[in-house]
Amino acid sequence: MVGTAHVLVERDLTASYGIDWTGRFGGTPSLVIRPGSTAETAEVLALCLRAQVPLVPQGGNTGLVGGGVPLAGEAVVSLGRLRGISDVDHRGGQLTAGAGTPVADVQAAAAAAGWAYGVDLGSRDSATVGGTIATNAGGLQVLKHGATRAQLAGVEAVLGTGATVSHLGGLVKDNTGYDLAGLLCGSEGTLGLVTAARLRLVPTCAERVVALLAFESTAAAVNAAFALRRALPDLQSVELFLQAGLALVCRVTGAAQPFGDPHPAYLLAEVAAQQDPLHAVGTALESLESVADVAVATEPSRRAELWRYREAHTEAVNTLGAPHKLDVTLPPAVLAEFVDRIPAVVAGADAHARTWLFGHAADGNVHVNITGVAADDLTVDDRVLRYAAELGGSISAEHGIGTAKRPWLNLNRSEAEIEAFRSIKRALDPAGILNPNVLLPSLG
Ligand code: 2HG
Ligand code: ZN
Repeated sequence: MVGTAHVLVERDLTASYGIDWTGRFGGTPSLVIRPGSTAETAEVLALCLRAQVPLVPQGGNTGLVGGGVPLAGEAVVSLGRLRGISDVDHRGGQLTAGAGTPVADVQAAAAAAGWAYGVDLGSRDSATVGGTIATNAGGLQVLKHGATRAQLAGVEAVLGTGATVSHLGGLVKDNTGYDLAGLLCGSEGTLGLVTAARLRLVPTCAERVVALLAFESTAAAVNAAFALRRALPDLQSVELFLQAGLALVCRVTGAAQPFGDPHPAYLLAEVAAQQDPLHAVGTALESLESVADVAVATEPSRRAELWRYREAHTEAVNTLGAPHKLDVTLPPAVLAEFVDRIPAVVAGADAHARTWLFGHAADGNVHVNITGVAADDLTVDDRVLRYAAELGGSISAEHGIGTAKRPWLNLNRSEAEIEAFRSIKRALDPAGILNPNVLLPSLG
């Protein structure tokens, strides 16, 4: 169906498809199949249905919750060959992208058409359109443009029933029944294989200012994040990190510390506008209380240097061993309390554990990374997720449930909601062969 070159069975060829980016989750794929079109994907799915072979769809394999790897020897269907951009609508600001297209390619195609893509994330060069749809990926600009679901004008997908659905017309207003694109977005490969998407673009904002701000407390940083949001309509990102993470990043990357003195908490803010926003940023910064130090950059290489302090956290933490990653959101009112208290919550569960905290401050999204804990020891995960839920937060802000958080879905979702999820799963994947070990809690 796909050509023998695109069916991988040798262990050394399939191994990299079997392990996730963190190194914490994985298994041995029974085989890896790489279809080259939507029609081939449908044929592969039909064959898997006939043979009752469970499969795991995979994009760039940059997921962090074990949602895109074969945990129990499933076949991996890698959508990487469905790469390419077509039907660019310069006037309306839309394009169609194959599921295997990296996010960076969408950004470049949008820029070439005089537009921008509203989603950006550290893994932009590897993460694919299909994978970011499967997880409803958020990233660095959710504050301004929303997560991936907000960019979707339609999808093409092969459902678990074997049927292909294609709705790529891209009409901005189209209230013609259930929103299948919205449903498939965030379904983590449990309902269908997304093969292409119609994506909305946003106007380009060429003028950028990046500010790194230092604070004497997490509460001061969090208050400033929300004050900046109110003061600056062109605010695109407000990211949070702490002194320990910054020191680790500097050690791993060789970058110099940004300020003479260390400070407990930092915000990295980016404003992107069509007119030079420097004056507006200056006024907003002057109005903030308790900023201990500040560095402002307009020039691209200096902006990138400031961003690196935040973006390099993920790779820096990974040098300490496979981390437990607990990606949570908190209501604004308790965000600082959570950040300040969570290291003690973790230490109470495991005295050897080390907690690293960073995230997207204005979304209330904290990436709790924990090192020094065995991959299969779930005690710290349990404490952190329960604490987030007790404070009214979500156990998954943007990475998904995957296998990592599957046992805790009931902290955020009622029995009635989970039963509704199961009904949808039965309707669209009646044989239960699509990514069977993620998202929904196991029945056994
Ligand atoms: C980020 O915001 C990504 O950098 C990864 O969502 C977060 O590594 C993490 O925990
Ligand atoms: Zn993130």
